[in-house]
Amino acid sequence: IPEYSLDRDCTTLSRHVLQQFSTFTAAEAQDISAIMNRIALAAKLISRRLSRAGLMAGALGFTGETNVQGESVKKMDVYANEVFISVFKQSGLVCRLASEEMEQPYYIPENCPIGRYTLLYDPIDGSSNVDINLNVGSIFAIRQQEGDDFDPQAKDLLQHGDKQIAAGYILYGPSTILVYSLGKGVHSFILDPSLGEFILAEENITIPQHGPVYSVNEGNYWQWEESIREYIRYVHRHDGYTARYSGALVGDFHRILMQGGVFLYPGTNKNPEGKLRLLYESAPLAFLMEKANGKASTGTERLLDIVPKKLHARTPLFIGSKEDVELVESFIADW
Ligand code: AHM
Ligand code: MG
Repeated sequence: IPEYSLDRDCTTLSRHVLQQFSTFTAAEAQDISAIMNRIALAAKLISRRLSRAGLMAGALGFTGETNVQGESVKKMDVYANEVFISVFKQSGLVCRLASEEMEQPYYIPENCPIGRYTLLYDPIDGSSNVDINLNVGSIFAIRQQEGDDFDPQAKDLLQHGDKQIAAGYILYGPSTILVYSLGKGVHSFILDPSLGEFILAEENITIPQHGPVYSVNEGNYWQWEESIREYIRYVHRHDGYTARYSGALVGDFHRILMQGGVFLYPGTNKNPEGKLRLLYESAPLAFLMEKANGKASTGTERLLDIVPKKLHARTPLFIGSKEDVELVESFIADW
């Protein structure tokens, strides 16, 4: 075995996280690296279940419930949501979890005296892909807990995206990939199932300034404002563009991060704020995109400047290569 592959195999996620800490105090460094280890454990548990779900009685399909978003809940949504709760119970690290699947934040009282962090997450992003064996993801962000413990409204979470200490996602595809940033660069790891470890794949990922892909649900064409329709007509008329849309944000985002382009989820007639939720979908990905030299916008404002009015608030999202996001913004501004 060539020596370099051994060195590479030893660059695990936990080692990498510890190396990131020149700007954090020792206590913070320990906390954040322990939290990242727990997130990696959640990712492994979810990945394991997804890989066998079709063989397990009762793992797929709907529960029959509707979540706070008014969407039908899938059994995998519930499982993955509970995985995150379980891995953080008795961790002492995270006092509160807030997710797409829970109307109010979930407090872990035994952690609250010392755990001054909140985990925000979307346990299964792109749930519609789950029953047909296509890629799905999980999205997460870590924020400092600033408010009173046990506030059911969690008002201290209603702040802009620069308050995120760390963010990332897990893409459950042919391999399971974890991408994260603690504010210094964006790094990707691949789960080696034989080792049970996330192994470094790429450090300091940067997105090209322009890319060929535009990723949007064109089924909403007549639901959009004219400026967005005009932008889409522009890419139809020009060479060098290609459409890709999987129905799972994490997968579409990952393609764009690696190859350049733009993902769009504009407002629609029915939902002027679009579909994607700020705190645990758009803001974590915007944090990563900016650290990778890209751009994230609501169409008129920097996405990370947005202060949500409520936990499950939505915003339009335009995210990707700088030039492509700016082009979309120029169509919106000109209209
Ligand atoms: P989910 O977290 O409930 O699965 O919803 C979010 C998903 C994103 O992954 C994806 O980009 C979007 O919804 C797709 O929505 P649509 O079917 O309206 O295009
Ligand atoms: Mg989602």
